Amino acid sequence: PIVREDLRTGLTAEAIKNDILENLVYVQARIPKIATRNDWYMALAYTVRDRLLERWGMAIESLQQSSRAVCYLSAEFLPGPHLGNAILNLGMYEQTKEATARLGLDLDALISHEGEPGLGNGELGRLAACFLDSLATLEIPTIGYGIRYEFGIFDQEIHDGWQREVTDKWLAFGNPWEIVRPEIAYYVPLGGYTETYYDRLGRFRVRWVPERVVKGIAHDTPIPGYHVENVALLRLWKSEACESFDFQAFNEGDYYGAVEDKVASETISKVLYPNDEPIPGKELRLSQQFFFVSCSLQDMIRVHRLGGGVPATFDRRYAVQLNDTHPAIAVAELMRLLVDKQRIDWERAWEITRNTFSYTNHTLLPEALEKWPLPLFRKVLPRHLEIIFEINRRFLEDVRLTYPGDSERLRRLSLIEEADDRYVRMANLAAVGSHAINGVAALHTDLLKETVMRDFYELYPERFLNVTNGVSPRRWMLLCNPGMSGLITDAVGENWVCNSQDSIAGLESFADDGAFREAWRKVKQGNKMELARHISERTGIVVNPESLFDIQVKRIHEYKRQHLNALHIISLYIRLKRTPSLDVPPRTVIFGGKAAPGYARAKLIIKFINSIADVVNIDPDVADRLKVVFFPDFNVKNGQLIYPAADLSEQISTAGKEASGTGNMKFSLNGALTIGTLDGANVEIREAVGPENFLVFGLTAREVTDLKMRGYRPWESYEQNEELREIIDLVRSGFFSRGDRDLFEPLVNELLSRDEYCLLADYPSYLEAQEKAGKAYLVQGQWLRMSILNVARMGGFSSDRSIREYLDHIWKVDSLKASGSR
Ligand code: 26Y
Repeated sequence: PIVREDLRTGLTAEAIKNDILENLVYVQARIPKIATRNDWYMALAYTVRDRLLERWGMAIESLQQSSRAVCYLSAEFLPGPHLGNAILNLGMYEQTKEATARLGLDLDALISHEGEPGLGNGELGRLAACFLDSLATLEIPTIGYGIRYEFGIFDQEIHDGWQREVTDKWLAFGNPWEIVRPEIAYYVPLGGYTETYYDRLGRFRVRWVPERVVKGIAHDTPIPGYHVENVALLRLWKSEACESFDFQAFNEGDYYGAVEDKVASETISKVLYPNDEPIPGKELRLSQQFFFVSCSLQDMIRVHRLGGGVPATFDRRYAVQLNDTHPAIAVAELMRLLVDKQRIDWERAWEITRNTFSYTNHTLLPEALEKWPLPLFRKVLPRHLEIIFEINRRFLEDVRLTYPGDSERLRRLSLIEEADDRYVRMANLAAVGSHAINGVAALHTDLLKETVMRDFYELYPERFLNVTNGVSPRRWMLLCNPGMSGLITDAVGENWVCNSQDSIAGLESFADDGAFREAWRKVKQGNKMELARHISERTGIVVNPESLFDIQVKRIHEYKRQHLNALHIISLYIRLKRTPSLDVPPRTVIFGGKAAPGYARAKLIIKFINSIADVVNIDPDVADRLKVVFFPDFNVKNGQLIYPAADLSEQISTAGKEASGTGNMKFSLNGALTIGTLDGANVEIREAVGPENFLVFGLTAREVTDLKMRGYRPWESYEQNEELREIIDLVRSGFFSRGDRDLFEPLVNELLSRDEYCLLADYPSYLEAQEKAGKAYLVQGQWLRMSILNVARMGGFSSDRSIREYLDHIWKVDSLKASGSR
């Protein structure tokens, strides 16, 4: 047998040290004497990668042998920095620490040197990454398919309080984690027209004559499971021109014309759209979606065939999850590949397609449901439009039989919206083409069935189910919060890392243990000091680590109501100025999050927060008692620093708007208490940790709907609530904008006239809950008890639990362990 220590992949400190040196010299072409930190980081990354690749070979083998594999199709993945996570999951931290020390290097400094692939906007992409982590850990054969954007989500800088977007150059120094696979490439047709013909057997057929063809090249990243030999495969597609040059154009002397096609082709995977709501009519976006879906399905068919499979058994080999509607075109593309290319008859192809796909919905906001104008769709995907028409024709025929004469229902269910303009409805396509449809939290799934997908639920109730989101306890506890993780392991053993729910519950009995509480407090305090250090480095603001760290980090959105939090800050500020003896703990309110570049009001909310900070932070009357921080460039890496340092987690979206939230889980799993509405997964978090350990406020989803039905008049709240009036008048007076009365007018105006997200309606109960939080924080022992209980009772929010539910109820896939293929 091959002995690891004989290869370059040994796990002793000495073997690791030697491999680092080898990689530095022979891969990086550097010598130790003049190597920079980046050189050492790269050498170490390659050293860890060597050990991943060994597992990789085994994973590929099991993918081919396994009975059914999971393919997770997602336009976004946010894996975060790889190095620390990989070292942890491979169980090689101690040896690597020793190896680097022998080379005179600081391992933790090398780990924090790494940037991150920002190939996603927010939680949807991060969820995909947590799911890959869990799938690898549970030893499920898995491929995550997506796009290798050259430019991921922009980096955020703050200038004069405003967001400035800077292009993300994550590939500037190379990417040691990916393996380019030029031999794994597929052609993707785009544009053109279709024509009919008769094949050799005299059968009527359709042929797509594309206008152009681009090539997709596989870029693979191994995603290690925790303390197992398995890795999941993240396969991202980069687009290239089929030929570097159009030689005909070149020969005719049209040099620029010849290169044009190359440029256009490479554009497809060039940049991530930095919005988390669709912008209809963007041809490039539709091309991106089709591009990665087509490459992925072609790849699955190829691998299946390699293992001796035939197209007719495709659905037994793969369970394919559609992460929102972004990859929903897969339904039509698989039909095209099976019917046009593999010559399978329609009925059988449709059966295979529906057995293969399942669809996760992540939003209830009607404006966020993807739809494509018909002319644009026809221009990019003429054959797919025909296929969608045919799917629709057959589908509506069935509906007509089930609901005779109900033309309104038919209109709502149709895959085509027929208003003044016509659109393809991607959610309807995904729903018709899948055997399972799930929401991402209990409330969300209920509302899904009652609202946006009601007609589909009535038609196919058996297809609907809930799978509440979860997060990886590896990255979001063990890696980012080693202090707390150590205490948990000391208390309950180390099983909690993979089997959270049962093991971590044992922590409950320590909630009343004075010594344990004290240790718990010290860890939190250390985490807060670390964050304070970074805050001062990046913003120049000096915060008091003894103060209550009150944190809201997530994309900036009106429905997430960062500005409600801001109103509370102003209230606290006024109260402290008026009553210096006020019995409240010192507070540091921290925000982080990016705004979509075109979302003016979200950008104004950032400016609003920073403007309040500018006034409050230099006012000696509240010095040491209130500070406001906008932490720039919130991303996975910064998140790992922020969640462990929180005392209070702000989850304050208007009820019914946040599908699930996963940040809410990360905070609570790191010992923060939640102040939140009954929205998304907050509902289940509150049930799990106990209502006495959760600060709830605000209208319920139903109350919000009722209020709107009755006619909501926000100005009445303004007129009736003296404090609210004072706050809003202060903003209007230009107090936070150096006398400029116009700057925040759009925000104030919206609140007083429409208040779509019911801030003013929820304001009084939010303030009450905040007061309660402040009082509770003053009783440190009780607060620590609640903090420990939060962690002890949150085990169910591990993404391992989510994945087990997908496996059992949707994918019907066995672990490699169980199927005994190893
Ligand atoms: C159409 C395109 C521009 C687009 C791109 C990204 C549309 C939406 C998104 C991202 C959506 C997203 O992140 N949704 C969030 O999904 C999380 C995981 O399920 C939920 O926890 C969270 O509540 C939801 O807002």
